[in-house]
Amino acid sequence: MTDNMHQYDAIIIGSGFGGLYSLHHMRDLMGLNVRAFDSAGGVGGTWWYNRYPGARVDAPSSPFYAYTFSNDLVNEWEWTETQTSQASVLAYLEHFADRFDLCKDIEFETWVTDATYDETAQRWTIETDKGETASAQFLICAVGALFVANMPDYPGIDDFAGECYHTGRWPHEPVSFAGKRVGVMGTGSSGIQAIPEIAKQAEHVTVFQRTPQYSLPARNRPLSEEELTGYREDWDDLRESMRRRGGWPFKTIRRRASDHTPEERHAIYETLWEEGGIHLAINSFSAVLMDKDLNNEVSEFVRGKIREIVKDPETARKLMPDYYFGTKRQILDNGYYEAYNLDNVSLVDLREDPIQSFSSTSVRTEQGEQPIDMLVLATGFDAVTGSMLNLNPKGRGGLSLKQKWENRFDTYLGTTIAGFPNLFMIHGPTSPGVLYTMPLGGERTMRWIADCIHHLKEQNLGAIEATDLAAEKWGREIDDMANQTLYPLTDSWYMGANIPGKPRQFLAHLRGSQYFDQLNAVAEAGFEGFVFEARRKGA
Ligand code: NA7
Repeated sequence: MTDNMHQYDAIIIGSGFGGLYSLHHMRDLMGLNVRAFDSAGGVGGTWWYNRYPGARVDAPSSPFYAYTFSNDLVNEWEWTETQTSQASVLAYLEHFADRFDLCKDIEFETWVTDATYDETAQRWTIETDKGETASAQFLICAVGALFVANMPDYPGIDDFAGECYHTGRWPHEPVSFAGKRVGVMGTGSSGIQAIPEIAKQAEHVTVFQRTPQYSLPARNRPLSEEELTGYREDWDDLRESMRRRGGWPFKTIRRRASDHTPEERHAIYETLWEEGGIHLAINSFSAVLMDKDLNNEVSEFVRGKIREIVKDPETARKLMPDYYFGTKRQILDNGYYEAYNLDNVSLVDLREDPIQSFSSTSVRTEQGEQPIDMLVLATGFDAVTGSMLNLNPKGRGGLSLKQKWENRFDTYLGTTIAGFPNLFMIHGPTSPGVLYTMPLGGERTMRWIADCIHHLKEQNLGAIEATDLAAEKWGREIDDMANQTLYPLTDSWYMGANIPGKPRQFLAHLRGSQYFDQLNAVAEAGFEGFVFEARRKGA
């Protein structure tokens, strides 16, 4: 260890929801000496980067897409809409960072370029692009599940000479669409949120669609003072419900399809569609993600809605989704299908009319040429695993994560990796991560990590490491859970299928509340599935 190396108890990478809470918890509640690093120019993580027009939480959000641990924080923050906008989420995180004076311990605009475990010292050493080296006993990777942009590699795409922006790397300066012909590639949450907003200004929007989607009406609306007061008064109960119910406090209605006639089921779908938000996905029938026939019925209901909304039958035909409803990330929109009724929005179905090349001013498809001034790439991310692989930490024996995860993303509990002692992930692969309320998930994961660190300190231990056996068993459990559902039948980023060559594997734990019970049970059993090393002299 060199003398000029900064020494910490813990290093955190990332200052989004998970990283900020970790910094607060470890520094202020545990009294540890902690340093955080972030490539961004400010706090917010995904919410710092994803500032494209229309960006909102793709869930029934306010006030539940927020930290839950502090009633003071709940009482002092004014959420204004039911579906929180990117600007509001970012303002909230900035407020959180100010309130707990976090920024003084975060190095912004700093990439961690290397992270290596020193087996003798039982510590992690990191290097940054600023030439700094630092060492800590614990490395907390809060690197974000949706961070590494997926860039399409069509022939000649670099020849396009107009403005080109990926939604996940949106400029901080205002982007004007006025008078411009804008091509939007991608119809996931980002594209579907952005298209109606861009259409308000642009001369023309051409959407390049690879897979048609089921999008549900978000029905975003202002939150009333009464609602906000009610949430605050009931916060302790709501927080408890969130913990028990997969991250959201809403009571999901458990209905059996066979108890209802097809007509009654249709009436239920209609009501849930009118309610908007995620209700059709979570409150229709319990088996919708398991039973193909039932799923087909709901899928057909949504296809019917698209046919009703979109006036041009040919455009409606191209928009018909054909995968199992709910098995890709559920999208909530504010006027997506309606946008196709505008004269300045048109759709290219890339399955029927694939892209052949780009020129400096156009996209050439098999059947024609679309002149564009701007290209918006809403093409998603190397989700859940990409940012860990980007960091590529080197564990025991110099084994890199890229080597470890070459064929399969093995973790234990979604937070640790065999061969990588003292490294913890927030929202890692096979944790509930993207299927749970991420702020609450971050809090709960950090609390478990804190218990683990207490255990090490109490027992005078130097390192904790998951066993291969525990990781294998965990991986089978995650696969078994997913295989009981229709998720694995769809090419989605949950399955890693959006990135060519990525191992196909379901990347999330499907039962969030059960997951946190499992974490607690592991801790109570003396951290079952882990091995420990005594603290070495001088370590
Ligand atoms: P998504 O959900 O991964 O969507 C990306 C979209 O881009 C999707 O429609 C993809 O089609 C499409 N795509 C990806 N690559 C290409 C290429 N090469 N050509 C054409 N179209 C392509 O990312 P989002 O950013 O929308 O959402 C990610 C999450 O961020 C979201 O769930 C929110 O939580 C926030 P595909 O369906 O793969 O055929």
